[in-house]
Amino acid sequence: MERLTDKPAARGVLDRYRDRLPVTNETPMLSLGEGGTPLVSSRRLIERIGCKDLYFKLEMCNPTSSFKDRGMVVAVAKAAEADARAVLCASTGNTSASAAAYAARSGLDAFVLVPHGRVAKGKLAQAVAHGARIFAIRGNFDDALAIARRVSEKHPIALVNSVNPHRIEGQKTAAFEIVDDLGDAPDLLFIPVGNAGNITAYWRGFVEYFQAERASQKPRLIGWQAAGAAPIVRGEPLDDPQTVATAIRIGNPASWEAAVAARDESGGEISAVTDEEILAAYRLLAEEEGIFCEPASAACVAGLLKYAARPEALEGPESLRDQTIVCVITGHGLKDPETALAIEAEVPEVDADLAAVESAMGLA
Ligand code: AN7
Repeated sequence: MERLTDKPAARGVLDRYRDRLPVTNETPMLSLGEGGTPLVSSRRLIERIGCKDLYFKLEMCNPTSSFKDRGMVVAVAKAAEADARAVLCASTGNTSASAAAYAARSGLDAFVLVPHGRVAKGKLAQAVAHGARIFAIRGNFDDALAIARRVSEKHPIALVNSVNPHRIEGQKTAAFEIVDDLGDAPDLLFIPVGNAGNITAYWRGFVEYFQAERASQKPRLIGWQAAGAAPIVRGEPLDDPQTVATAIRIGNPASWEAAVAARDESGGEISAVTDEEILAAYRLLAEEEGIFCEPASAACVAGLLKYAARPEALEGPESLRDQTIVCVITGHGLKDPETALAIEAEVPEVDADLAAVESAMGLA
């Protein structure tokens, strides 16, 4: 009988990109149908930006609702191939949700270290549902990652944070898909930056496709940190990062040097947006484009609005008028219901009565 995993839609990253990934004959073809995410065009935001084309890469459409699945499927498959019994990660939430799901799928144990009290509820719910062993570390993400690294050095447990090179390999496939969908690389890629693995991975993917002559150019990478958690922008690590975008509340990114290299080699930049700008973009995307993402994802759209308001973006050789832009929408809004509900906490109650509902709707 044909198995579900044999159908094209469920092929996943390992199978689809096996020639460009560290896949051997021994690598289990693990998949939850990750990758192949939609690249949707902007309907309304594009008018504010004034560029030629604007697209959103909806990485929230992956199986656990974030981009992490692309790299996690490779990291967990390689851990299984190496006969690991368990995987371990530190996480602001999405990495742990993804690790927990792929470990469950592979029959491995998952251990998760999260910063105490700072993980969005939906992400924690995912790790709980998949049966991960979760520990809330009395410290921040950076503390948790430092401990996770030590544990994996001392014990036979595979670390599946993005310091694991298989994670970056898997995540680069998103760049391949963008090139394949557009027929070439975009001019600019806007992306949120936390631990800085994703910007590193996109650069690798774009360079690889350029070298393989599947793209005629490479994009400039424009990364965005939250102002209260912007170590790369400031040029030094932070002990106490703060932002509403808990996913990118990181003071000492693991892929710092690789991200700076990606920034510089691409002729791009890494800048900061405030929490107010992030939340404004978060609402705009949901209300004007129908895209409900989490705050960290909205950081790159906040960054695009800021970038587009600069004089050089409006006029002259750097003008956005002829540019094709892609924003990477990294995670789903449902992961963080508390932030969404903070906008409108009170839903009015109405009697179960036609006239009462008409009156409440202003139709009476
Ligand atoms: C939605 O899950 O670091 O710069 O532990 O969840 O590659 O770290 C999440 C990061 C952007 C930043 N958007 O990506 C974790 C974690 C969302 C994220 C980022 C994260 P990186």
